[in-house]
Formats: sequence, C-alpha cells, structure tokens
Amino acid sequence: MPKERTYRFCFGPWNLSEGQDPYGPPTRPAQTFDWKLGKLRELGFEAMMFHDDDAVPDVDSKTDAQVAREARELRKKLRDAGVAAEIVAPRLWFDPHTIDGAYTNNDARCRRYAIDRSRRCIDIAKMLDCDLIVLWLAREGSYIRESKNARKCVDYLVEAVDAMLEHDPKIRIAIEPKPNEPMDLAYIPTIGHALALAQLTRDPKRVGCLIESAHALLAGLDPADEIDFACAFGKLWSLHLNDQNGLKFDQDKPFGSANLRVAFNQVRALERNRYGARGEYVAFDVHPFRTTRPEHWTLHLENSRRTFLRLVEKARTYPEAEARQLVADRNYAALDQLVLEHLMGR
Ligand code: XLS
Ligand code: MG
Repeated sequence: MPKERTYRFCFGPWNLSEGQDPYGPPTRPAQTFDWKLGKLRELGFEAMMFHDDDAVPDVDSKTDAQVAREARELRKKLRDAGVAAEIVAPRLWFDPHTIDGAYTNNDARCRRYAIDRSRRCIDIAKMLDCDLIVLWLAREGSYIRESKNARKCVDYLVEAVDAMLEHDPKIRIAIEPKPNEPMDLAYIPTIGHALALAQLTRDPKRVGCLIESAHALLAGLDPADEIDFACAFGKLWSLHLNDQNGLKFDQDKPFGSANLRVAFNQVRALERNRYGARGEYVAFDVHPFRTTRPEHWTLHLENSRRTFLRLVEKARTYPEAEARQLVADRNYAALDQLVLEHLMGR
C-alpha cells in the first residue's frame, strides 16, 4: 500500500452543536451556517455533510422554486469556499408525520410524506452536485413489538428505497444502521441488515452503507469488523467515526476518546481496504462535550482528525512481520502486548 495515500475529511453543521440535551438547554450561543462553514475551511476539512433542512431550512414550508433557489445559492457558497457536499440526508424524525416512524409508519399518508420528502432530498442533493443520500433510519422500528408488523416493514423500507432509486437514475443510497435510540429496537440495526435490504431493492448496486463507530458499538459489534464486512461487498461509501463508552445513550465522543485500541483497529481496517481511494470521505460525527466553552468549540473535530492521522501512522508502522510470527505461533498473549506496546509508543 503506498504510504503517501491521504484521507479527506468532513463534518456536518450539527457537529458544531450548542450543548442542548434532554435535560437542559443550550450551553453555547447558536451560530450561523456561514460561521460553521468558515470554521470548516479554517480547520482544513474538505467537505460538509448535510441534512436536507441544513441545506434548505424549513424545507417542508417551501415551494419547489424556493427550494431550488436556496439550494443553488448554497451550491455557489460551497463552490466559492472550495468545499464539497459529501452527502445529503432526509431528516425524517422531526415532523409530526414521523412520530411513529417515517417509511414504516402504520399510516399510509405518513409513509407517503416520508417518500415525498426523500425525493425532495434527492433534488436538493443533485443541486449541490452530490450523488449520495444517507438514510439514518431513526424511527424505523418500534417502542413495543406488537405495534407494527416487522415483516410488512421490510416491504415498506424496500418500497421507499425503490422510490428513491427510481426518482433519479444516478443517485446512490448509503444506509446508516443503528440498533436503538430513539427506538427501543430498530429494524436495520447492523451493516448485515443494511446490505441484505439493499439486495431486495430494484438496483442493489446503488445501495450501500455508512458505518458509524458508536452505532456499531451500541449493537455490541466491533466497528472494525463492520468496516471489513462492508468493504468485502464494496459497499462502504461513507463513514462516521466517533466513540462510545459502553451501552448507553449515543455519545458521539471524539474519535478514540473511549477506546484507542478499537479506534486503531478501525483505522487498520480502513487502510487495508484502501478506504478513500474511490473518493470516499472520512466524516467525524462527533459532538462537543456540553461543558465546552464557545472558544473551544471546534476542538473535538480537530482532535478527532489528529487522533485519526496519528493512528494512520500507527497502522503504517505496525510491526507486521513480528505480529505474523506471533499469530503463526498462536501466541496471542504476546500479540496482545505487542499491540499495546505499539500504541503506547515503545
Ligand atoms: C446519526 C447522525 C445523523 C445521521 C445523518 O448518528 O447524527 O444525523 O448521520 O442523518
Ligand atoms: Mg451518524
């Protein structure tokens, strides 16, 4: 693998969040989109991720003409800044229509809303020169098992993805699985589920996935194995690196913050699969700690990238030959220590 291979990075406007949680109000004053774009450039990131309503605020209240005008204005702003739009994701978890799910809502009118909104999201993406839609299926699941027919819900999900694929012949869809929160149990909890769903759609080669480290950890999985699995299918089209301390709420901690070794193994998996070589970006779906003062607002992003790049070095200087010998001898105790010593900088 050529050592000079470099990565390109991005984040979303929501990653410069204001500190609100279910138990308290914001702790930092709200900032404009332009301020966030300025910070992204200052930090040297190459692209920005969007929800449809990050790109066109209050999208549901606007006419198609208004949406088109605002999306084009944004495209100009991004071009002037030299920043690409990496993905656009329909925000399908805020509107009253999506209280009990978007694509898998029991009410046909609500499912229609979700599909219409997703088509509009595709229109926005195209106007931003972006061909990748991310589906974080936030409310596709149940609070209690008996409230929905999980078999039918698979059909609903396929119908929705098919409607999107049909809407635009070039668009690609990356499904971002998460096992729970806000739902008790989600229908597409892992990469295996996402890729299996892709096979049921009208054009499986245009349906792939996005791995978020914390989501894999919440499913009890190692994100590095999820990366290798997705890459074996050529389906890892985007990536949300972050960290998570055990099975609790989705923490979106800085990359490597909770478990450096798990982070190292994700980087090794990305390296061996040459992630990024086909234009994919490394995104950090991280949030500042609620305690963060406004003057330290971007540190979680800078630190995540710094840790990532340090771990790329660690992956490239990993003592492969020594490790291979220990594997051959089945001396996993020594292998375990070799990894720790390497990470500690022996
Ligand atoms: C969930 C994310 C979410 C998606 C994009 O983890 O923060 O916003 O990544 O919709
Ligand atoms: Mg995410």
